[in-house]
Amino acid sequence: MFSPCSLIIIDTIFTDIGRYILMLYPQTNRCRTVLEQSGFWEMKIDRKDIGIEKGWQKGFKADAFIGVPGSWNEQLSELGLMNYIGKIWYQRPFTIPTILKHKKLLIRFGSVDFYAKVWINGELVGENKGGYLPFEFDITSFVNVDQENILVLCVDNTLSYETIPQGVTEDDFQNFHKQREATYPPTIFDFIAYGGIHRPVKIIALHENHLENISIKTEIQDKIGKINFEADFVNNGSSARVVVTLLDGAQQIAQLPLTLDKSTLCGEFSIENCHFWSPEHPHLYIVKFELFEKDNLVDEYQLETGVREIEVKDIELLLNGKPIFLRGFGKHEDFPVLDKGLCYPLVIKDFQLLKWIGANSFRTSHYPYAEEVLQMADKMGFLVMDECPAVSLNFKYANEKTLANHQSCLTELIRRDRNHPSVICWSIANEPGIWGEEEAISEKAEKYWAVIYKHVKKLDSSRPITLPASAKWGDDDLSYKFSDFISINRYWGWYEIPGDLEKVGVVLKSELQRLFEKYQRPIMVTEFGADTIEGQHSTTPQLFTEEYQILLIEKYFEVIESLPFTVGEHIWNFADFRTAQHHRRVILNKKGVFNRQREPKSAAFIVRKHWLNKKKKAVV
Ligand code: BDP
Repeated sequence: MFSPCSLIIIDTIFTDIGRYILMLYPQTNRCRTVLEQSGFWEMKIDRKDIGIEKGWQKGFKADAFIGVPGSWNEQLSELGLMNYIGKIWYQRPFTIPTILKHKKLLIRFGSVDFYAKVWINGELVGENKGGYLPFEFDITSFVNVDQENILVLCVDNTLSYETIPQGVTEDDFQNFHKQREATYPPTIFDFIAYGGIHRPVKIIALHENHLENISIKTEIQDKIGKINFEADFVNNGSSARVVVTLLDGAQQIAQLPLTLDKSTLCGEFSIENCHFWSPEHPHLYIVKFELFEKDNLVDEYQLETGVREIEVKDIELLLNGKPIFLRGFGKHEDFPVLDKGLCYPLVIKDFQLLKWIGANSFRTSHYPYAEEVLQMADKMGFLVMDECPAVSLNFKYANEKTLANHQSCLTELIRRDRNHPSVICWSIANEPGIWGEEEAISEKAEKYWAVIYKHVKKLDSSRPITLPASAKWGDDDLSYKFSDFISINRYWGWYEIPGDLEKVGVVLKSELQRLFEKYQRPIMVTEFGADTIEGQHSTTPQLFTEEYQILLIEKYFEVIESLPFTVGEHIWNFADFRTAQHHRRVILNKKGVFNRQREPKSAAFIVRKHWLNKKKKAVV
């Protein structure tokens, strides 16, 4: 049972300059208007970091046009931006319809990687550090209503030891005696630190008094589903009236008239014969909030959510009390030309392919994906492992600031995604210590993980935590200690023990058994795979061929599914993706079961047959 207002609402945060966090996904309704700013913007390259000095914040003579949302890398490779790390300026004029004159105006960026500074009409509005997550500013006082305004952004995709994810320099490869590992551009991870405005930019017009935040928790008691909500309001007037309505499609199920005295209110709905959310029946309810001043409706918001419970129990992962086995992939937000830019048809295509192949889940490796992806996962019934962008953390370089950034990144991630029924766990990082630095298993690292684990549990105790680990530190990897269920990424048969798949089976099985023996928690294999060039064939097992990818995947399926304590198998990767230049990659990481254009390799048909057959382990 929930005690009233027991949920944790994170206060509005003013961390970075001018920051105003209203994490609710923008929606247009009777009280709110969303003005979408996607389209062609103008851009200017700032290789020498002279923009501010030259006054570009007031507007500049552009070098070219750029499509938003989208990365600058492939889109503008002809201007030399394919591997560019640094500052790029963006600008766009905008006008606010006169009808919105007395409204509060916010600007919301779905994500800008990895740093953004924003001006309107030459005045600094704010800045945001960190990528892959939304941020917002109150721009009411900066905008001239009835006149054209100019919005200018300086975007920077530089990373450092303190950012999440961390960045590295060319020298680091030398210092680590890893010159052969050096990539161009230098990266600590196996994908591109694409730069740009990657998700939609929206101006939101709403009443000065409005709903700011919602936190939903759900619970199941036999056939009854409980939806417990807590809502935060900006309410400058005296007491106001709030009506919270629960809807099933168009049908009203319950209504709670409440009085708002302070800025927070909470309540609970009990649904008899509730339709619980699951992959087979991704049933969504709507919780609708209406804020009234006297008899005037001043704000409204509709949140779609599902009633479900997720729990780690003994050797199982339980969804609504029943064991589930996760079948799916680690993915990337990556596609030709768009790179990381949100593309609605691509989101749909990927979900169709996931359904076609018989998957029921995926991991947002190695960063939070667009909110639109999670909305579709809710609707289509996919189980999502939601990952924080702390990929390949190097503890030699991690310091207090890295930890603070890691924490605030998780705070923002949880605040953004906590109401999605599809999100079943928080993946707090990926493969820390992969660089082999001794500090990865030191006391310093242990303290670091203890802080992160506690932080996440405090914000959301309803979902398990996991931390996918590489094979680098063997059974002693600290990641296991800080995981409610263990996640392992393994490349037996590829980087290690290449070619000998019989041996791979033996090594994998004994490792899984040892890990279970030691930690007594369910285990999920979050990565395994082989680079595969479509059209490359061989009658004998041969790396890079389509047959080898099939054989390797089948071997992993065989071992994983033979053990009672395993809770999932995610192939690396769903599709081929671009990564930093290195001799071991022919432009792309080719471990996709689909190629970068989403065409199936031979393995896709084998995996489909296997997963649709719903073997012993394939419970959901
Ligand atoms: C794993 C990483 C993943 C890489 C993969 C690979 O988690 O990001 O892409 O290896 O090398 O260690 O293909």
